[in-house]
Amino acid sequence: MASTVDSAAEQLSKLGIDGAFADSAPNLKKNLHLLSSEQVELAKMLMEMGQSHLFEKWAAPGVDDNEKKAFFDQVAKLNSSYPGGLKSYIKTARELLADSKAGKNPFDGFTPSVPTGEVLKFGDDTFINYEQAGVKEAKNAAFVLVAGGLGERLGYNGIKVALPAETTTGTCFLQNYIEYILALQESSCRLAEGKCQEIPFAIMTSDDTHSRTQELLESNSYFGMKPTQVKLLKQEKVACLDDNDARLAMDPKNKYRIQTKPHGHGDVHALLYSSGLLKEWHDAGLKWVLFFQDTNGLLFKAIPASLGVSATKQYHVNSLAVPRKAKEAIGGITRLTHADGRSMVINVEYNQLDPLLRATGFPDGDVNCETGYSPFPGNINQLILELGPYMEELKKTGGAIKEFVNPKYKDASKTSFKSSTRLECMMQDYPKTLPPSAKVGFTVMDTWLAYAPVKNNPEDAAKVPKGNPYHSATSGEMAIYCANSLILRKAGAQVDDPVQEVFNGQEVEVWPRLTWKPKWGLTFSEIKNKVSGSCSVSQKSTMVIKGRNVVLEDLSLNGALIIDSVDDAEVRVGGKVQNKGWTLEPVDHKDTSVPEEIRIRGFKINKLEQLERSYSEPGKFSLKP
Ligand code: UGB
Repeated sequence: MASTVDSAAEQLSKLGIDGAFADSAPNLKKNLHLLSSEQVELAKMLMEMGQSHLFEKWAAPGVDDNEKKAFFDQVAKLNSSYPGGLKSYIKTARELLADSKAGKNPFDGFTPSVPTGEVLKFGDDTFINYEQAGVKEAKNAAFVLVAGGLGERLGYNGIKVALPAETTTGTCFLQNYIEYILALQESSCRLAEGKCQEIPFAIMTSDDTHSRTQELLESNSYFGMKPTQVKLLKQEKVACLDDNDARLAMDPKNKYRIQTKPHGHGDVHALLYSSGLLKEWHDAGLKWVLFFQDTNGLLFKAIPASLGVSATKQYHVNSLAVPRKAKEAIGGITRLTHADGRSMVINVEYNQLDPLLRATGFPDGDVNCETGYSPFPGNINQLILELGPYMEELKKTGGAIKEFVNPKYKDASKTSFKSSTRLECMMQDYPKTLPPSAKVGFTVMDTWLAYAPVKNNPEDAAKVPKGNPYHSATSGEMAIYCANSLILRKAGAQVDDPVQEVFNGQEVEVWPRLTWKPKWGLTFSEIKNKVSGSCSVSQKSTMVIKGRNVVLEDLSLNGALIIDSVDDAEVRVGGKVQNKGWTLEPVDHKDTSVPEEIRIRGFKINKLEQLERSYSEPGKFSLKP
């Protein structure tokens, strides 16, 4: 043993390395000569930052040497992917853990109040005008999807963006998003007098989702987008922390690895900045960046109007919101006013809103008011940022977002954790560092129009208190049919009321299964122009419109109707369509003979009979059975 140490010491001196810094970590010291000079620097940093325990179980030189190098590869990655490096991560962690132990409230000194924002009503003149302004502005926008989350609450084995948003057409979320962006691009381009450009689309992935997202895009020819239009940015995980001293946690399965966990969707800002994408977009003359999440099938119905609000009001930050039920698991948009006069409009996360209210003179906490909703609008985490001021801010911060830590303590002494924790950050916390002069606003839309995420597994969804949204695959799909039915009603069609049914233990409204491609109806005005005369749709009906120029004219639908047509074909659909249609057949979420993406909804579609027509040539056509 002594000879190994001696020879290691000799080798160190030959390499010109003073190993004294590793005196308190003998197992590291013995192995130092195996390391490159960069790795030795990283080892010094770890020692300085009180991380000697990481080397306690290291074997003698000659054993596991490749694993030791791999350990430092991991450390180098953790160091380079965090703004300010690992040293800064550990320092921040110590501060935040101390605050957490002391029970310090991050909102200390702030009083919450209900902010005022733009409240839109679907289909009225203001809404229509904002939609038009938004479509016009879309040519100056870039879209960013945060899709690095594993979706633990949903428990689906695939990536969430690959899930069908609805099973009538089987269109997955990613396809739906891309088709909406392409439809916006085309419509905006038609309105533009100047040169048209492609709308860039960035997707933040993580190790959990990256390769499967790439495969989904590649195997579907990017759903019609140019591959160069789509950029994938992979977020890295951050080191886990074992105790209040921010000692990094070892991976329980490998003594040469640090345990890591996701840092949260807030990473998106640093990645957009460090990748150079923001600068590229700015240089290309773009003006807006729109952020959105992975499983909201309604979202793009709200985009044109909310972008119109941003453009008209010149908001630097515009958060899209919906009425929120008290204690619903979405953050509340809140005005926070500090005793010193500072004030900001910001998302307060759902687990913080109730204690904050109780601590500041609202003894009942987060409760519904006379409207049946919380007075604080619900953040749906769709943000529209004006690119210029966003770039300026990120030049100062590098995209670092205020972090938080949420350790689960073993007991009231708060000295040890039940399991390792880590720092986290959220994309909606971006406005926290903005100066008071920044124009931060929000836009409230009807929930039926804008928000139906798929986040909860069937069992948890079935336990959601009555009256609160399920946020499941079942409710997410039903919400699309509901929204489309209500939109068609507003456009003048007579659409039957829904029936109540129970799928996977969740009572839902089943509306006619109406779907259309985004290019058919991007805005309400566009849809209104394509519905004329006296149209009616029965509750048992299904309709799929895949063509751009399909006009519904005196159509009476009681069954299933599927129309596909090329862009240059104008198809007028009318008359009486009557057939057995497509029915919904209950399935159990535990029945593994049914594919997972179907059984998590609790029903499958039985295609009994339909009228299906396809128009592949340009021209004017009439379909009147
Ligand atoms: N995501 C990432 O890309 N990376 C990560 O590390 C983590 C997530 P969740 P959450 O709209 O319903 C948010 O888990 O975080 C992506 C808001 O904070 O679905 O519980 C992930 O892929 C909350 O204020 O949601 O809650 C997904 O696309 C409220 O608005 C997105 O981030 C809530 O969403 C959100 O991740 C909501």
